[in-house]
Amino acid sequence: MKKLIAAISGLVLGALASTVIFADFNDNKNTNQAGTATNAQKVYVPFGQKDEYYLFASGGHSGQMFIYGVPSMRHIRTIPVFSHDSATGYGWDKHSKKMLGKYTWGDLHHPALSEKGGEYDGKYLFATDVGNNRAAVMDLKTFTVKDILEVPNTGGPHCAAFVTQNTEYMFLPTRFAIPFGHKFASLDDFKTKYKGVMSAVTFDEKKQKLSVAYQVALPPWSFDLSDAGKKISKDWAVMTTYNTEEATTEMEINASQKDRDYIVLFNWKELEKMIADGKFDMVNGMKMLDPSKHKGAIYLVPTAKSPHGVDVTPDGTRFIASGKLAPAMTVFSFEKAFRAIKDKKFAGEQEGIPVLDYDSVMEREVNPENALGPLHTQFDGNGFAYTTMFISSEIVKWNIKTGETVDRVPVQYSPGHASAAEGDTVSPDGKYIIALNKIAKDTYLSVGPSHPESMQLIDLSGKKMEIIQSAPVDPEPHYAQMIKADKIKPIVVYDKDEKRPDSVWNQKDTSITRKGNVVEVHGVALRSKFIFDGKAARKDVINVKEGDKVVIHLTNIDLDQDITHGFGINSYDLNMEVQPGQTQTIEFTANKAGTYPLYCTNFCSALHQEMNGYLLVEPKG
Ligand code: K7E
Ligand code: CUA
Repeated sequence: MKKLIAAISGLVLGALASTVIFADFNDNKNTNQAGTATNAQKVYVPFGQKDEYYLFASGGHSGQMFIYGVPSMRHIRTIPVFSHDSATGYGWDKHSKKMLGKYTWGDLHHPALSEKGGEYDGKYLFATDVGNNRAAVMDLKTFTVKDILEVPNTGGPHCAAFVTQNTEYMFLPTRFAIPFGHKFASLDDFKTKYKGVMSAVTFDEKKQKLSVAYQVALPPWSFDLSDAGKKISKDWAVMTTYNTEEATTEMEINASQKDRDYIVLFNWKELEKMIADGKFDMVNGMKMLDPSKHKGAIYLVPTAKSPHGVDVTPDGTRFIASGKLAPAMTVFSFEKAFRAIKDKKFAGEQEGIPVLDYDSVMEREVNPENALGPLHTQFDGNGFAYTTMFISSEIVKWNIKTGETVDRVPVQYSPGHASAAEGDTVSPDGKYIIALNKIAKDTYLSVGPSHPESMQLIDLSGKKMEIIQSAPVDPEPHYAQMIKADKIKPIVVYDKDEKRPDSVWNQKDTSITRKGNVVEVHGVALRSKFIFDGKAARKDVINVKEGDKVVIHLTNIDLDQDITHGFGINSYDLNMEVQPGQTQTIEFTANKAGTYPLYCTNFCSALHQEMNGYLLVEPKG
């Protein structure tokens, strides 16, 4: 039996590693059924009507968030989050420039909608950056980023973001173990000097700020995916971990040696209490708890080796782990886990953390025939789970209580996550699920050797799952969340009465003032002109001297739906967007003398082309 498991995991590992075998699994003809007339009707949203759901899809290493409408699968908008975006001037205006700081790119994996009582409330969207260790919050009234937080002591917070039932916390565990503060340390000292730090991040809605409440110094393992408990498990969260072998090189082989890794099960209410009781040390300005010293909040649950996803069922009674190297999903029971903790049913300790006895927590192992590479599971609210199979390129529907396979549908190809309608709430809608496929191959018109990823919309309302639409996404759909459209209430124009120190609403009140070598402009943009100084002979010209610091505040006084202006300065590498009623600021040093046209970059009126002026930078001396 052991030999067989070894053989199977060897095969799976080979398939993951080798593109040759990988191709064999996937070279079945594209069986996409999305082309039929009935399916076309199901996704057709007539002109003038709106989609039923918003889909917020991870933009992966583009650092952005993509918004789609479901069921049409039309791409509606991109929100720049962790990387610069010249379309919106994100990264050049003062607020976004400050938020992005020294970073120019990000790797956005898992979006998370804010929740109240375990339901999406449609207010905020969170995301994390594996590339540069950041968390961000977007306001869904404006679909813009409000705050970005850099999290210290962390090497790629991949698990996140999943929020607790009332958005109390999101947990950001590290993917790559590192010494505190990215300090230099030899890999020979991996066991003693490297840590797998998990951060508990909170969002203060009043201040619109993210902050780290505390951190936990876990062993130097890789933490992969997390999910928060619900209802009976609401004070708990789970995350998968791999490389408990603590390998420091050739991870592909060395991090897959043991037959079992762990699910980390932790009680965040208990951790909160420990921090309040002062059970922490300060590390680089962070409250750091050592779980081997302070016990009673964190436990390890053995699971099939190298797990990737872990997902809590909508009723909060179970968590399901998928071992990417095992052909099985494991269903664990929270109730059994709580009992095992109470009865101290431990099977030893790992790095000072109690390990729960596998059989005391496990409810069943689920093995759909010939299904390979289970990654992530979603739910429909009717007692069924939907697990993506990366290697056998399909979604398998199965009964959570019995483990029985009910249906399966091939997808094109190699799904990572899937996203079900209201899928992470206590009451999923069960109407749709979207396969987020890593490989598109022959799906779309070819654009050369590298293709976009693909999303396939699957109708869950009939007896059989049915693929009804497909859309490219570029890159990369790690995860997405789907929310009922009527839960989101965007504003149409920015509130004129909101207190903003640098806004100007009347052309007469515009001004250009100089203090030393700082030139400050309070201007307005309206169809179809800029006015920087209403009293000047040329109202649309900014005169400065070489070396001046220039601060331009621009208010869009067109309070009409969708009349956005842009502000670009030719050859100065600057652009920003000013939405209706918004005030934006851009700052720069005029270090190039000369004559530079400035113009509106966003087509706003019949005379948009005339919406321009000049920046005149007088040479020194
Ligand atoms: Cu692509 Cu959740 Cu980052 Cu799985 S992750 S596939
Ligand atoms: Cu304003 Cu174009």
